[in-house]
Amino acid sequence: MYPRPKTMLMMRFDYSGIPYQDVMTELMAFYDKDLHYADGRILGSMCTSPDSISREAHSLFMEANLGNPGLCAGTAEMERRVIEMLMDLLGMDTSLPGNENAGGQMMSGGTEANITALWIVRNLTGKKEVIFPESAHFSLFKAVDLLGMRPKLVPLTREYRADVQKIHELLGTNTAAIVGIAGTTELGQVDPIEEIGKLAGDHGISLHVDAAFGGFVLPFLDDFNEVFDFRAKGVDTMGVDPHKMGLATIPAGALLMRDSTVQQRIAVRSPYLTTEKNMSLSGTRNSASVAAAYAVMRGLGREGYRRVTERCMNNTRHLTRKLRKMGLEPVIEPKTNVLAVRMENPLDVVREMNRKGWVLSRATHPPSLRFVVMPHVSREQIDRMVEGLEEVI
Ligand code: 0PR
Repeated sequence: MYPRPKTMLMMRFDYSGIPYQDVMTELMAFYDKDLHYADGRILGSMCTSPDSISREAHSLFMEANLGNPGLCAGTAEMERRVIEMLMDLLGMDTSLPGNENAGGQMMSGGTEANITALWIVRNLTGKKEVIFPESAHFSLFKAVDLLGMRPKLVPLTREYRADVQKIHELLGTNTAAIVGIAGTTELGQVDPIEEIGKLAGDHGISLHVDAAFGGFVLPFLDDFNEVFDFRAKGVDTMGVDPHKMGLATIPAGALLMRDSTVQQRIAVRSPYLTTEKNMSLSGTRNSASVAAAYAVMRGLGREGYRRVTERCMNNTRHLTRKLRKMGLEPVIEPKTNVLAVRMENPLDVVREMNRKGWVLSRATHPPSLRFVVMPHVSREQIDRMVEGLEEVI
């Protein structure tokens, strides 16, 4: 898939090591070839520079392995605390009936959360069909493929939200689950989760909400009043990623469950570990970024995230105004810090801007130029990027 350039010799794994300084010199050469968020030129990524306290926590917990939690009781406790804080953020009230066993697990990100959620539901129901909107992230296609399940795609409304009536029509005796998206990858749009939850609840079908991106944005918006989380009846599981707008290090994702006892359905025996059963997709598990998520959530608090989100939203609105002046119309009025403007040939523009050193991306549904205004993007950078865009267009 990634062929080596013909001129490049294959690197040999030498018998003797080289001096520390030489290794560092080599590393720096690779580092300099990378793009870095701090340069402010990346406007097409859902990840960002981790907060400084995340980085520190990450290095401190580098050797921890939640795959064998008995060895790292402290890290395991931290994981529980992060899950509790995330559930609190996403409307989980454990004093309500039905929520007594709420819980979850940290994992590598939104992909693993989507796979794990559908894995559990497939084993619980023995059914194979998963209903999800056309706006879903491609990880859901990986999930159904791996699990031998089948996708049933929900068309979108004119506002690019999952069409609830169409979900209703797709329900059948073989439906295992419905997936709704809170913060779509391409447009940052939010499906009508409360309505979908009611439908799912009425039909006794499981609802998973992919809030990989939106989970760390929507709760901090002053003018967003929709119920998209565990406050909505019928929402059984949610994925949310601290490594996106949560400002933690990569890889940090979480799967939250209204009833975490369902994880038993994916349990395997793990006799030689410190626990009898293993209930996660990964064996040896990344743990340093769990510490990072804990640290940054404790350090910033809701107020800190609210400030970060407000700045991103102000910058998104600023960018929207500038693009409108150029005649570029947003596909939807941005709900989050994702902005897409209609364009017939976005890929040409993405490539041309790339030549100028800017990283933008595109959306396909509908064809549009896509920006993600993450915390590392400043207003000055936006203005400079728009100047470049004017030249290109
Ligand atoms: N669900 C949603 C709604 C997502 O947007 C994403 C990732 C996922 C699930 C999967 O999450 P993981 O990639 O953590 O497994 N969305 C971004 C995308 O594919 C991820 C991304 C991040 C892309 C940084 C580029 C980048 O530089 O567009």
